[in-house]
Formats: sequence, structure tokens, C-alpha cells
Amino acid sequence: MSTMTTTDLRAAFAHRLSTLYGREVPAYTTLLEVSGEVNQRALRRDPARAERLGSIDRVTAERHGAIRVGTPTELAQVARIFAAMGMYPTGFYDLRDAYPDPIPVVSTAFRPRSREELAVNPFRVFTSLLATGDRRFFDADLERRLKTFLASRRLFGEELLALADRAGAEGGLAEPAAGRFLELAVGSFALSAEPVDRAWYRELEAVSSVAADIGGVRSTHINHLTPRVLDIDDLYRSMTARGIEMIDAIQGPPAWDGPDVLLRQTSFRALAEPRRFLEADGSIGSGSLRVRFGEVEARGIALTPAGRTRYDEVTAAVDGSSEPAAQVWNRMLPTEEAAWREQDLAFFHYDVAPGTPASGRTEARLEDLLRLGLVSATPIVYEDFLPRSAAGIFSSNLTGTGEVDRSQDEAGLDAGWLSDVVGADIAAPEDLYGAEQDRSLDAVRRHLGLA
Ligand code: OOG
Ligand code: NI
Repeated sequence: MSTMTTTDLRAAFAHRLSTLYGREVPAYTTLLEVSGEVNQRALRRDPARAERLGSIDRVTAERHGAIRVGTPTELAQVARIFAAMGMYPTGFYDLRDAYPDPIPVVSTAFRPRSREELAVNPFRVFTSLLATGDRRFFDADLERRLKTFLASRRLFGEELLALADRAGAEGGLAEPAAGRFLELAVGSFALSAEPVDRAWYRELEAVSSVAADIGGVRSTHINHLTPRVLDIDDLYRSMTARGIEMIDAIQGPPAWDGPDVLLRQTSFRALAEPRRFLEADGSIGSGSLRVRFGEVEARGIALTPAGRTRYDEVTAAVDGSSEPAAQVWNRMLPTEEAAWREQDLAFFHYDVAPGTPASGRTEARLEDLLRLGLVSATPIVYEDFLPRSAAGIFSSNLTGTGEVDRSQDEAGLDAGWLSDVVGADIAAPEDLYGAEQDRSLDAVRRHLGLA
């Protein structure tokens, strides 16, 4: 009987979710087609550059999804389901005082953490938890009713959670349990056909349409599924040429003369989806909700804390000037990839070049070995998210900006609190990149017998 490892389960889950989302949101299928064309063009144009930040197989299969939940209990269950697929909470994002619109959620991303696992399938899910206790959004009465509603629903059944725990503990599942797990896991993220209570949904929507999307319905759903492209400017033009209206801008770094860094994203709003509504008089009416959309991204090099500070400075400079962003970037940041490494602005993975003998260089300096071609440095891909882009993605998808009472206190939700909720450490992305770089350097030193 065949067994699926947690890695197999992750790859199969990502694949099945993609099939589901394509059925639910047809424009996603167009996006995948165009993404495939864009990636093939980039590969033909410059094969070495195209695969510098991951093999074409990884990039082609690569997706991130987004889901939203309402309670700490629900988030803890999500953590068990993703642990079954080798995905662990990484990064903390507080979108409650985000620009341009505050969003009443705190978030993390579930993703694989090791280089090997990421190379096989880097599937990640941006997961947001509604901040029901935050008085800037919800008054005490609404919080109480919201909590009652959320406590009465069940997003994930016992069978699914039990299978998840088994997969997590045993490193996978044998058939037929594996197939059953996948079916239940994918099913729990499908859009529900159950009628939506119209008055309740509208009341929450007046506060925030994200609050309505989370707390106004009895299930969760995959909110978007994002493929990765190697040239997002090409993608933007190609989708526009196909008649799909994209949001105004590509978020994150501009197209500039230097290497790709961090993350660039853009999106389009999906069409309104027909939904059934429970009306005040108890009848079932029809209508539609426009809550899901299409997003696409291009990934670049992970930045060190020093690089991230530079990124923030340049972003502020762009905000405060009328000069085109690309010009500001070309002026303020190094355009050569090597300079990002030399100035410790970005993370790299070091390898001994094939054929380099193993000894006799106890005094050698890394820079000399790199110059002589005995050691190579490959950029480490940024596997995470950008809070500002995330807030922009939420906002582009809002029907209204809702009401926020800025005089009220926040609810004191931070990364430590979220760790307690999920019952696992929330890793800091920069620690993971740093550890990977250090491990690769140690391996190089050991191989060459360096001090
Ligand atoms: C998540 C938005 C964040 C991204 O790519 O930054 C995100 C959501 O809309 O629930 O997915
Ligand atoms: Ni996204």
C-alpha cells in the first residue's frame, strides 16, 4: 500500500486546490495560461537568469493561497491541518493600522521552512485571524454577537483533524487515509452553497468587508490562489491585452535596473459570484458577493535586516517624491547582484564549485574563493510576504472601507500571542534565511578545511 509523506500531501493539496479554484473562478484559469506563457518567454530569453531563483519546475507549480478565520480555536485547527503537509507558521503581519485601509486582522503564513522542502514544493497559505476584540472596529455588543456566531460554526470536522494529527505525527499517511485527508482538506476550503444571512452580513460589512467575509458566513474559503511568474511586467501587459482589468499598479519594488528583490504582486478583481441569501422574513433570496480575486507575483532575493532597512528608506523616498520609482531605486541602491552580497544587504547560499579540491586553503578568504570561482553564491529566494502589499491586496478587494474608531485601544495582539494561539513558534523569516546562509557557509568551510 502506498504512503504519502507530508511533502507529497502538500504537493497534492496545492494541485487539487488549484483545480478547485479554477472551477470556482474561471479567470484564474486564464491567469494560469498567461503565467505559463510568460514563464516560457522568460526562460527562452535568458535561461540562466530565469532559473536563478528556483528551477522552472518549482516556479511552475508554485502557488500561495489565502484564507481567513474568526477565532483562535479555528486558527489552531488550521495549524494542525497545515502541519500535516509540512507547513509551519512563519512571519507575523499586523494589518490593523495598515495603509491605505486598516484591516481588522493579524496574520501569519504557513509554509515549509527548509531549503529542500521549499525546492520540492513551496506551497504557502497566508492566514488571517479576525481581531474581534479590537474596539477600533467592533464595539462590545457586536463583539459578543460575533463571538456567539463564530462559536456556533465548525470549519473543520473531527475526521479531518484526526487524520491531520496522524499525518503530522507519523510524517505522512498511507492510502486510503491520504486520499481521504486530501478530499476533506480541500473540501473545507471550497466556497459553501449555504445561504448567507443577509442582514448579519450587511451589518458586519458596514464595519469591514473582511469582517463580513470571515464572520458573516458559516465556513471559510480559499480567497485567492496566486501563481508565480518570472516577469510580472510582461504578465500585467498580457492580461490587460486579454481584456482583464488589473488593479492600477504592481505592488512592491518597481521594474528597475537591479536584481529582483523581495516580492512584486498585482491582482484583478474576480467577478461577483452568485450566492443564496437568507432574508429577514425567512425566505431564500438570490444575490451575489464579490469577495474573491486573482493575484500573481514575482519573487526576488531575501533581504537581510540591513537590506530591509534600505528597502524601507527607498520606499519612503519614493512616496515623498514625484520622481519615478525606478529612478529612485537606480540612484539609491546597487544595481549589481554581487554588491547586495558584498554589502550584506541580501542573503545567499554558498556552494563549493564542482571539482574544487578539499584541502590546503586554511588561510583563504571567502571573497578570494568566490573571485577564483572555487565557491559560488546563489541568492536565497524571498519566501514570505510584504505587509504593505498584503494590505493593498485586502483593500483592492474591499467593497467599502468600513468604519474605524481610531480613538479606541488596540487589543494587544502580537507575535507572542499568536504563537500561543497556534501552539507553535511563529518563526521570524529573517532568522530562517540567516540560518540557511550560515549552514551553507559552514558546509563550505568544512569541505575546504578552512578555519
Ligand atoms: C490576504 C492578503 C495578503 C498577499 O499576497 O499579500 C496576501 C487576504 O486577502 O486574505 O495574500
Ligand atoms: Ni496573496
